Order: sequence, then C-alpha cells, then structure tokens
Amino acid sequence: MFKKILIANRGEIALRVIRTCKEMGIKTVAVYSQADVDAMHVRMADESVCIGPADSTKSYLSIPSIISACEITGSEAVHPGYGFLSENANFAEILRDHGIKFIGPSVNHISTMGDKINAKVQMETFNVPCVPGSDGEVKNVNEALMIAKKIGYPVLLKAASGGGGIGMKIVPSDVQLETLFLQAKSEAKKSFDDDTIYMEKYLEKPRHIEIQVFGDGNGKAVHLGERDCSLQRRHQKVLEETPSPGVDPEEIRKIGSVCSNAIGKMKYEGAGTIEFLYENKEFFFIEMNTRLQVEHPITEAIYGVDLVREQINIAFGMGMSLSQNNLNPKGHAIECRINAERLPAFSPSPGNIKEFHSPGGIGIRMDSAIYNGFMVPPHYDSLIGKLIVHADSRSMALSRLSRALDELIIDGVDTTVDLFKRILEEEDFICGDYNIHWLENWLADQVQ
Ligand code: MV4
Repeated sequence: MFKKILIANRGEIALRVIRTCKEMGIKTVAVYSQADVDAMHVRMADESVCIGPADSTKSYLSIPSIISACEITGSEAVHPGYGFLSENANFAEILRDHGIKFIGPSVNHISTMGDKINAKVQMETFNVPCVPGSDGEVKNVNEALMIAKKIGYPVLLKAASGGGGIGMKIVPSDVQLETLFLQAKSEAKKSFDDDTIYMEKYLEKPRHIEIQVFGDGNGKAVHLGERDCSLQRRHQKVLEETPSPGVDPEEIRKIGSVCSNAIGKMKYEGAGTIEFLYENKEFFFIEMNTRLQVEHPITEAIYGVDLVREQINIAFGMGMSLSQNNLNPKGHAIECRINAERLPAFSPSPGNIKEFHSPGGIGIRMDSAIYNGFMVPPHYDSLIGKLIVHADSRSMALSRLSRALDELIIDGVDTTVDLFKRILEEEDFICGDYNIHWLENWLADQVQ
C-alpha cells in the first residue's frame, strides 16, 4: 500500500481523507495556505507544507507548489478532494509525469468528461440515455434554427466547457434564438476561453438524480445507487438525499446497471458521478463528474462503504473489493450543507466561530473542520460543515435530522442551519414532492 499520501485540499474534505488514511495506516501530508495556518487539517495530518498565500490561485490551485510539496515530503500519491485541482487533467498529467499517483481517473477520462459534448458522445456510445439535442457543436445561428425546429422549443444552449449553469440560455422560440445564441457564445468565450456551444431540449421540471459509480480501470465496475440533488440555489446544492423520494428503486437498478456497464466498457478508474435529469419517469444524461463529490457521505451511509478507502485501494492497483451483489442499500440518508452565509442573499459570513457544538447519537455524522475559536477565512467557499443523518426510513431520517439540527450550535457566524429547519416544515419537502426549481421558488415566496 501507499506509505504516504498528500491531500491537495483543505476544510472538511481534507479531514475526511486524512481519517481514512489513518485507518489504513497511511501517513498523511497536509498542504495549506497562509490563511489556513490554524486549520484543523494541518493539525490532523502527520506533516504539513505551506504552499503559498491565501489566494487559492497561488496555493491550492498552484500545481508547481503542490508538486514541490510532494517531492519534499516523499508523497507517493495525491488525493485531490473536490473543487480546486480535482478535475484538472493538466494536474493529473503532471503528477503522472513525476511518477506520483493521482487518486482519481486517467488524464484521458478527466479531459473527455470535462468537455460536455465529448462526454455525451462517449455516454451515447454505451447506450446511456441522453437529452435530445444537437449532434455535437452548433456552429451558427442557421444550424441552431434547424436543430431547434427538429427537437422543438423550448431549447437550451450550453457551453461545451461549461457546467454550473454558466453561459446557459433558455430559448423559448425562433424569435429569441439569434440573440441568445450570440450571447451564449460570447459568455462561453469569456468564462472558459472556448465558445463551443451545443443545444438540448429544455426539460422544464426535472429532478437532478446522480448515480455513484466506481471502476477498477480494467473493466470491472459497480454502481452505488443514486442521490437526489434537486434542492439547489444558483447551481449550489443545498440538501441531498438517497434514495430519491421521486424515483422507483427498480428504475434505479436499471439506470444503475446502464451506468456501471458504461464505466466498465470505458475502463474507467476510481469514483465517478453520472448526472441525470429525471422527468416523466425518464432519465437523461447531462454530465459526468470525475471526482469524489461533496455529498458522497449519504451514499456511504446507506451502503456502509468507505468510498475514500475504495479510491485509495483502486489507485494503488489493489482492485475493487466491491461487487454489485454485495452492495445492498439500507435505509435513508440526508445531507445538509452548512454554509457560513447570511440569508436572504446567501452572502458569505466569514469570521470567528465563538461556539461550536456538534450533534451526536445514532445515525448522525458531522463532517466539519471548524472548532471553537476557529476563524472562517473569507478566501474560500462558505461550506463549514455537512450534517448527515441515516435512519431506517425517510420519515425517521426527517425526524432525526430535525433533532440533530436542534442540537447543533454554531455561534459567531451566520449559517444556513435555520433554513434547513424551515425546509423541514414544508409539506412539499416532507412528501418528497420537489424538483430542481422548488427551492428557488420557495425562497422567492419567503420574502413576502
Ligand atoms: C438542463 C436543464 C434543463 N434541460 N438541461 C444546470 C447546470 C448544468 N449542470 C445543467 N443544468 C441544467 N441542464 C436541459 N436539457 C436544467 C438545468 C438546471 C439545473 C440542473 C440541475 C440542478 C439544478 C438546475 C437548476 C437550473 C437549471
């Protein structure tokens, strides 16, 4: 096994990875910016290296600094966590060229999935159902008009290098197409330095359902069910749950096996997430993420599997201990993302944590890197913790979540904790009757 792994990340996910490494007897190296001198991941790791100033482009995103930290410490592998360099094919390639193992898929798979058009082509090859739309790039307005006529309005223009909704344009009819096409192109050019645009039928009220997959890189692959991530605000997930209250388990088994088949056929290595929109009992592939996701603990809860351990075993070449027959989900899990944010605008609320008390008891997991007296720095994203609950049924998970939110104390910064208490009182949420627009519509209603 690896003797030493460097974690190229910070916050709760750095702790998450360190925990599994410790249990596996692997030494850990933390990297940190000057704003993170007092961060918990630095204390929890066996060694640490300062890799630059607070600005993440000069520290957590600085490839030369992280490679240097690997060489100084003799790290054999890097776990990238999520965000930062986790889906950067260039980083994976440079690590490879330095003989350091990137804990994740191949350079090729990262770059293929990073281009949303290539990702769709790849998935279509393996019979994964995709949203009807253009066959690759839409080159000009005339072509756009023709494809829109064929698939029917409304259509959605997307940037090939996009994701996170940037540069997306909903087009209601022919009249708006030219203007919106040119706007989409120039926004994509500005944001991604790539103005490649493609088109899809716009789905009006889907759920966001994603399938967790794992491959050993040699053709063996499994899926670990779905996560319903429909509760989002401005493309930021707020709460995730599994199983989805809106999808029949038999449908999950079918789409899950379509996904694991695709992952096996492409010899994908490590953890991945295949994202779908789900509407009128149909799945439509939109994107694939090649990293471990923020919300992976809800999958761990119902499957009883340590996904980071699997990632490390696969990266070392030990193969996969998982087999589909032995993967039986149990109960229901929900994650709340606790952000240091002030409502209603969700504006960042960095500052001093005056008091922190984590909830506990059966079925509770709190992944967080904050502590009493910790200063939440203003330089990074506002996630300060994830509260995950697991119970035998959805209704028991809801009661447990409500109880855990009441126990949780975070003083000194504003947080999203009260938002969850309010969502838990909503009839639609209690019934599981929501889609990707529900939260934003509900928030808009709250201001009145
Ligand atoms: C869509 C869609 C409707 N139809 N594609 C938003 C971000 C990007 N990852 C994909 N997104 C969407 N793609 C088609 N063909 C609606 C969205 C979308 C969305 C998707 C998932 C979760 C929340 C969302 C919020 C707004 C729009």
